[in-house]
Amino acid sequence: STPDPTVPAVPGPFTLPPGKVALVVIDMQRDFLLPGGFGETLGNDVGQLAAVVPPLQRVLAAARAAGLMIIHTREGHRPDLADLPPAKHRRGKPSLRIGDPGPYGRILIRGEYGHDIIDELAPEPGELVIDKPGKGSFYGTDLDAVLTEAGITNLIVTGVTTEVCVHTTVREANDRGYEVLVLSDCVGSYFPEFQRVGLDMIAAQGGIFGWVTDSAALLEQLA
Ligand code: C5J
Repeated sequence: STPDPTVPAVPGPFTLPPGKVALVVIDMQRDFLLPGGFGETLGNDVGQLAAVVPPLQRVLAAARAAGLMIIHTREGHRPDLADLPPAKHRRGKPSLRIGDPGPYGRILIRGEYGHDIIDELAPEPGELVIDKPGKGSFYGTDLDAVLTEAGITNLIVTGVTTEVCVHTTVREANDRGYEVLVLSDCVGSYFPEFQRVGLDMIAAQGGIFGWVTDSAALLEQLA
């Protein structure tokens, strides 16, 4: 039998077993990405995240064409905040807090305009959208059950932010036995230093919890 295709990556080739790979797009939500949104009220430069959109659009299109399972996640809470731990509500010094009325509706509340995914990366029918209350995509969600049921073993992870929701998700996935590839130009941070070190941390020590490559390397393989 022919060996499974691989993508060049750090620390070594990442395998793409046919039928067992899912693309995960983390929290590409208006509240994090749009000027005037929640991310900006936290004092962040949302321009740092904008560069992720074009390569991620290309990867999403290629993944759709290749028939990969596609999963989008959104960080957010119930309108009555019943699933929002007070510790998370209090955290930081934003001018707007989760649940407050903001320029794009109530901040990080399910059903609000700002909570939803940016138009450029809108999910298509049949793609899974996982609503998560935390930073990781597995905590408090049915993601593990869905992936297991679909026979998925390998994840390609993209989205924002590199050192927060992407890292937490990659670590959760690694502990659950998934092999995880992170696309360096399809993940973004508000902080250039965190972007660089966040990527280095994943693949250090022989791939301590994952692999890192870029979209061009993956697109060549998916084409
Ligand atoms: C953050 C996220 N940074 N999606 N959320 O609070 O990374």
